[in-house]
Amino acid sequence: MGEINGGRLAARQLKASGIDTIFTVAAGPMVQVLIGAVEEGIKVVNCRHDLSAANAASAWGWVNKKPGVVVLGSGPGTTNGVTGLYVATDSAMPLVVFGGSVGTGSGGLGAFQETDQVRFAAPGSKWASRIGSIRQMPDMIHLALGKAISGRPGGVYLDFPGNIVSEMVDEDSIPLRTMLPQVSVPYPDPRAVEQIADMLANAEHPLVLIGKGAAWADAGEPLRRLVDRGIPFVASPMGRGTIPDDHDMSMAAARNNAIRGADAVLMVGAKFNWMFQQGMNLAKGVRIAQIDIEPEEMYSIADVEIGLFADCAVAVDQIDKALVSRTLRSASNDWVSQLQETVLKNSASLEEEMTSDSIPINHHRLVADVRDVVDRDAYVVEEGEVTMGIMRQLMPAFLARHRLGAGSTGCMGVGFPYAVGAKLANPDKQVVAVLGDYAFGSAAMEIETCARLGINVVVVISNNAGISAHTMQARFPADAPPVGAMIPADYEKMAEMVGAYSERVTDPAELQPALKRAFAANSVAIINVITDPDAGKGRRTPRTMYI
Ligand SMILES: Cc1ncc(C[n+]2csc(CCOP(=O)(O)OP(=O)(O)O)c2C)c(N)n1
Ligand SMILES: [Mg+2]
Repeated sequence: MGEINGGRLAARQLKASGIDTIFTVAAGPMVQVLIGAVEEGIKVVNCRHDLSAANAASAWGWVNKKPGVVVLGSGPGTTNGVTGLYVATDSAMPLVVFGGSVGTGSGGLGAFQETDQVRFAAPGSKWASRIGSIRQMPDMIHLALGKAISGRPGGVYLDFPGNIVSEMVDEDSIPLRTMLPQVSVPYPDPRAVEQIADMLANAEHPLVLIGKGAAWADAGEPLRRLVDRGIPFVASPMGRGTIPDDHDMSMAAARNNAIRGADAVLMVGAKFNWMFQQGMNLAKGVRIAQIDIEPEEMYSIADVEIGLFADCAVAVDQIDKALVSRTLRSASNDWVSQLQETVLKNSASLEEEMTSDSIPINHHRLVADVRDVVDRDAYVVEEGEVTMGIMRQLMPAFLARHRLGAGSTGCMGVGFPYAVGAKLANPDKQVVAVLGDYAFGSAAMEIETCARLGINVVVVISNNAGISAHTMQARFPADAPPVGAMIPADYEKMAEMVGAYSERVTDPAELQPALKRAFAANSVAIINVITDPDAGKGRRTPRTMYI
């Protein structure tokens, strides 16, 4: 019987829990966990910033429906990951941060990188705790992974004291946790199902709102049956694709009319947060029903009348079945046709911009060309402000959990790492990230990670030379030094430095050919597109462009 250290034990437990990929910035005292992972055949993805590693892990987890695991070093390594925990928890993405820390019993005596990491992590986490002894390690890892993935997914922190990571034990003396509980989903209360069916049937203007909880629950098939009865829907940014955006009940392009005009709303797996204007744009007297796996979500500014605590897929299926014996009152009015008309009108109003040949390149043209080139089942990541807003306007999604973006925290810097995580979870599918120049820059060194590990994502930079193009700079006095404006840099040269593929595109006619070459490049690729710094000027405030 040989001896192993705590790091190897952690790796064995991860493998036993079905984790085949982990993310990291290699650092003490966690190196033994990483060595153990390599020895156990787990893929170790070393990123170029701890936060990027955490974000990549979140995306890997979200796409895979597994906990994404990131292993970080002590002190700043782990505190850099704290934003990742907050973003994951707020965006309901399953992330587990293993943070190596100074050994137990040091307690403020000036050891290297000593700080109270559990306390740093706690407010951003669903759960934060510390391994107290090597005997507990498999149990604590089992617990942490379970906490991240169950109920409403989110970020979880587990502290690994360095002395426990390097402690030696007989390899068979501590049993691993090999049983993964098959947890049933909560079934809906049939009385609430009937009430919601009545509410929808009696409404003049029913509307379904779809959030990422519906995507997480794979509620697409029952949702499609429900809306096929003639009920329009609008999805949140990361809920998009749960029903394909080209469905004729999709009112993404008439979102405001749909939300303002509805007299009955069924919210499926989303919050009434800022993305849905906290419900404040809903009509007076609107009736609201909400389905969520987390009952506390029913409490918000919106007046929710019927809260259905249940799995979204099962609940929607049962509501749909309950509607079989009912006739929708809205079937005999023009609610749907009016909205569809608005969709056509709004979409047509963008036609000129989508086909614009202007130089610098129009953002709508860029997004339309990306849209026309990518596969239907591609993973698409959007980030920036102007750029992300226009992506949300124009870029459709066709499958659940195939669209990632800055999410409910609006955190810049997630885009490139999310693309990395999505590609590692699904190497055979196209992954394209359309990022603002600032957004790209905040995690740009992941280009080296991709080149090193053969992670062939296509990064399209919307290079409008500024934060929110030049709308941020325009708020400063005319003679102010550049604050929000930036150099329209030669980002394509960052690909050259790691032997990756890149192009700089200034002519809109070159967009589609360049994108096609990028997808065919068999390497990570950067397409640096010089877009219009004046985009968005004087039209809307930047914040509303997020949605
Ligand atoms: C972590 C973080 N820091 C700062 C911000 C504030 N912020 C919002 S959008 C943005 C940058 C937008 O510029 P860019 O990525 O170039 O996209 P554009 O709007 O120009 O298309 C920043 C810094 C943020 N949302 N998140
Ligand atoms: Mg920009």
